[in-house]
Amino acid sequence: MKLRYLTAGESHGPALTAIVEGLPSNIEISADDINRHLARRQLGYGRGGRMKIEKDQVQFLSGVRWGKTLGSPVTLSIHNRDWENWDKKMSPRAEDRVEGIAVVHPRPGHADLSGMIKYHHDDARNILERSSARETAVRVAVGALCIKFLRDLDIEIMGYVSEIAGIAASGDDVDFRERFARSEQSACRTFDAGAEKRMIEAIDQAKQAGDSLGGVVEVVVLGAPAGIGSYVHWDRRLDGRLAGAVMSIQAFKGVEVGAGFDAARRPGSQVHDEIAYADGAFFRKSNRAGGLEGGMTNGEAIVIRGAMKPIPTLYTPLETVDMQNKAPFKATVERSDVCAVPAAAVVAEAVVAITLAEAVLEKFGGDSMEDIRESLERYNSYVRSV
Ligand code: EPS
Repeated sequence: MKLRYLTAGESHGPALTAIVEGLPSNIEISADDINRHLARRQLGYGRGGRMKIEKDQVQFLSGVRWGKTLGSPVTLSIHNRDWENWDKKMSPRAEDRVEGIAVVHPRPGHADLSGMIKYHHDDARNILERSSARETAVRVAVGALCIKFLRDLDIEIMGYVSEIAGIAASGDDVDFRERFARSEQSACRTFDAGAEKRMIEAIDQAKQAGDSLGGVVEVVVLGAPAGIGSYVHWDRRLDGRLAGAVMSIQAFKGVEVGAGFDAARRPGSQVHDEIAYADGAFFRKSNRAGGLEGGMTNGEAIVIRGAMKPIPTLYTPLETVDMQNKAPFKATVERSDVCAVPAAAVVAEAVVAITLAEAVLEKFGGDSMEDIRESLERYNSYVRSV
């Protein structure tokens, strides 16, 4: 079964919507399972005014009945509370276009200028409304469905912040579950209290200076059996597919798997993970590969990191050009966040979950949870017999 999804919706339009097709029947799911993740995405030190307006809640418009998926397309919708303040400015009706509504000039670092050229628009609002990271709310909703699907197959996904503005959380001795548990309690969604304090100071300073900050998020997957994805063709390689998914998050500029770029700086003897066998199972003595070798899971924890650039809307604006007279112009200041890295960790979990769910369905696919569980159990007992 091919899992696919579409999202639609403008940042200040009435709603964000997604249609998810290809999920099996009988996944037990409630609005709370999704709202929990939507609430996590809204948290984080350094967010702007919009998060005070919104209280993101999902509505199922199709595909779920009495707490279980039907196997038909699932439609998810999130109402934008802020829409009430924008109904005229974002109206679909031609007669609502009134003179005097300020157009937005292209802001550096955003999709604005290339989008205006490409789609032949003279107002950057026509671009930014859709390029905005507001869209990640509904991707988190889709991800939450996939997280629940995977959880029911004993596959866990955990995301947290490992770095903000060059301040790195340290704790190689802290295991992944403990990192995640601590991050869930942290204002910066990180596991090192000392680093968190310095991150908060850096965010406060950036705010004062009208600046913004980026960082690095890490997503860990536990419980995925060896052999998901494949080496046989480039577009079936799971590492490439996960990297593409993480890179597709708004403002992301880099992705690493396991040791990532550091593996390129070390000799092979310090990079590859030796194979061992104990208690009826193969394992690796280390996990620099980040759980992926040859485009497949190898049974170890999947570890993937993404680098988010600082949000480009600055309260001390950068220079741009007026679209009409081509004169230098200070970029329009749209309301924004100083730092959205903690939220991005939740988004990264979601896109990893969606990509992994797709690959799990390719390998163990069936029409119902019952089919998939049976197929996974058969495979797991085969793996134990190797
Ligand atoms: C976001 C909603 C947006 C921004 C942010 C992400 O709300 P508004 O534009 O109304 O303030 O807070 O998006 C950006 C800053 C961006 O550049 O994409 C959200 O829901 O996460």
